[in-house]
Amino acid sequence: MTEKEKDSLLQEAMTVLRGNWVDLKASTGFSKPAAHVYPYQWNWDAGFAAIGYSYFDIDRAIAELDALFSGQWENGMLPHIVFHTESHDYFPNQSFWQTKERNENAPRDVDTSGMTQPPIHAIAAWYIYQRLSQTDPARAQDWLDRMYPKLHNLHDYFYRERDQRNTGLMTIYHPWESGLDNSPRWDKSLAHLSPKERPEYTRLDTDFVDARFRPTDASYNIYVHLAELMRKVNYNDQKLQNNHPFQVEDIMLSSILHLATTHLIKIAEVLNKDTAEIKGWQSRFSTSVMKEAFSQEDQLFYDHDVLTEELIRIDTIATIAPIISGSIDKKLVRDLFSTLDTAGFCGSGTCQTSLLPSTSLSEESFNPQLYWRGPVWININWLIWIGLKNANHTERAKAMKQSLLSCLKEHGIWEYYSPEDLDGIGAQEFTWSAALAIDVLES
Ligand code: 2M8
Repeated sequence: MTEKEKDSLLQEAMTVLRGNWVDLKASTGFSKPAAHVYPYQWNWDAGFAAIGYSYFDIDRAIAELDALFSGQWENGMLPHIVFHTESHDYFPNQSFWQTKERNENAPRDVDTSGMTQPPIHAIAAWYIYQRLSQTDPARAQDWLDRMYPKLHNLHDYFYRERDQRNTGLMTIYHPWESGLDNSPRWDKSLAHLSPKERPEYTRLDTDFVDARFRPTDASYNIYVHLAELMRKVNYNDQKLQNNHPFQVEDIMLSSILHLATTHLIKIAEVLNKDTAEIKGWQSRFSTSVMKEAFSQEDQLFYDHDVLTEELIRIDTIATIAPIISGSIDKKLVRDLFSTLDTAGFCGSGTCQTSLLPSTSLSEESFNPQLYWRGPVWININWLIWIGLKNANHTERAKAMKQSLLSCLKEHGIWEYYSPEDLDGIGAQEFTWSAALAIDVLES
């Protein structure tokens, strides 16, 4: 890509980010994930947005994370949506969750949902710290001082409430918590549910995006049913652990948490805090992941259904997620990629990109256009790219960087892309695709 092309992609990405920014009172604000479809602040979207903003508008990067953490619960849980504004364009909104009324840990002055998402925020906080250190070291230090207790609470929440077997493999109670909502990874664990118990509702997402690209109505009924069950126990973690009918250890979320915990340790070290507790949390994953989540037979990693005690052997991008964690050895990273190259990922005849689709083309449920069941997502490819760089797989990382940039340049800044022709799908002018384009360009 020429310097001119890089510059035009950078300008385009900054324009997308600025376009999705929502001003709140007193110079605060947040990024909507896209101009349409998602009107509120989402958890991991905000982390990615802050990474992008850290390069060109540090005040907004800081405001983004501040706004998100204003929704953090007393017990450390960081909700998957923070409702800073009213909107009638999305279901379920604050009137469904009723978190203030139902759980004393929920913040009093802002509405939130009652579930979480992948915790990438220590990584984003570190990006902001690095930028600030170059220009204003005192502010950089203040930033970490201020964020550390919040991030510590967030990680403590996961290792305390979601690590049921002390393995560093975190349990999710709803596909929305994974961030990869519609992935076929969850199909078998959801199949036994009869989603009768749910409120009357009207989904609004398909007013903005072609229904062919979004989860089916049957999937939505299950999402609403599970959210209803979570609401019924007032989002109490202990009750969820005892009775909830969907409990899966999510290998992708756990790998992201592991990487974020490495950043939390770096932050603690800058602040001269004792890191023994955090390192203890982190060692759970490193010591257990091969034993608990790796299939010797398939030589891939899988999620684990807590209720049936089975590995969920579905071919998706999650099978190599521990590359992101930084805790598996370089040879295994290479072997995982060789498996992908010969399977239904980059190696397949109909796959036009070396970016990784969310689901293998050889998986029965693969659909090139359906949300998390096939399309290429920028954030997941970015996370794998970070993992490749951390494992010193320089050549592979370089190739992935080029593929990310040419996809964004040639096909635009979309929510997701068909792996068959890289046509953009879902929401246009998508925040995290823009934000991560900036990081890839600037790295
Ligand atoms: C998608 O999820 C929301 C529910 O949280 C939805 O489909 O309505 C997912 O892609 C999720 O990962 C993302 O955070 C969210 C906003 O971009 O959209």
